[in-house]
Amino acid sequence: MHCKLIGVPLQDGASQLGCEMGPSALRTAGIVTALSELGHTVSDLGNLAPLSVDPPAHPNATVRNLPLIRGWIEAIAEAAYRESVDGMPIFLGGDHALSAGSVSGIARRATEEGRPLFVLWLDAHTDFHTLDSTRSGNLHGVPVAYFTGQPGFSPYLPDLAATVPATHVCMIGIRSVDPAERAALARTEVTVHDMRAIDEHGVAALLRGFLAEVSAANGLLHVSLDVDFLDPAVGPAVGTTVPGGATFREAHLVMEMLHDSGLVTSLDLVELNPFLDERGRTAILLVDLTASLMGRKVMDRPTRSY
Ligand code: DIR
Ligand code: MN
Ligand code: MN
Ligand code: MN
Repeated sequence: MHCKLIGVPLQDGASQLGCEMGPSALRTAGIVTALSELGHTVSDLGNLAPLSVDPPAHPNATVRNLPLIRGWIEAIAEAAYRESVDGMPIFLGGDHALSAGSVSGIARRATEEGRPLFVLWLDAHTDFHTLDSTRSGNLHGVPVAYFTGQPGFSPYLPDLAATVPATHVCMIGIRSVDPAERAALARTEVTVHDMRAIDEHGVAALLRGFLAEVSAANGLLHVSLDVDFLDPAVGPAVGTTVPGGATFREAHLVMEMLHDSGLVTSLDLVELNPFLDERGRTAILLVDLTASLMGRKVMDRPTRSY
């Protein structure tokens, strides 16, 4: 595989500063070496910068940093469309507002190729707010509503060339949903597997069902991994930790199964806040999870002390 690393030092969609250091931390944790050692070719395309655009002010006064985030989404969507023509784009975030750009750019590419796009959303949160419903005003809480074409984003965020049907979105790890998101999700066909579903059925059964759908549709699969999918005990470096998340092995198992499926065509690594990390352990875990996704086997794991 040709892996294309795209740094996105975007932090203004989150409540606290620090995600702009995410791309640097992932590089420092050895993402290029980890992928190269698995036999992949790796191009580090450096970091993106936001375009300068001036959307109208939104009536919801709590919405934060709208012009800047819009500029980021335009730049990210353009890069996602451009780089997905060949190889596998890997977005090094950056907060989760990034995915409004990455998924919409990939969706445009998928539509051009006549392939359906599916999205696996690994997160504690559903990120299904609209600009009207958000209470925090943090735009990392809106990407899924945006790229599935919920109303109210135009003309504030870029118009979508293609939307992802709600039926093609599967969320796993969910355990923090705001009332407005819950109500909006109930009106869609997004698949939401909360942590209880993982407890009861095991993450493998949940993921297997979704992968079978993607495979049957000959779909492209975009994976969006939010650090807070992980339990804070293993992934502390995120501004919005929520207890009761995926364990170390549940997270690796997801990645290993995704590798075996051969379906994944693009990836986001988001919400890493290195300022909150303990000696880089969350950055290292994200690199190791990416390695599992890209073919590293349990028996081949490098011996390492944490
Ligand atoms: C909360 C938290 N639902 C909000 N969201 C996220 O601010 O809208 N935290 N994405 O990571
Ligand atoms: Mn998120
Ligand atoms: Mn989250
Ligand atoms: Mn479905």
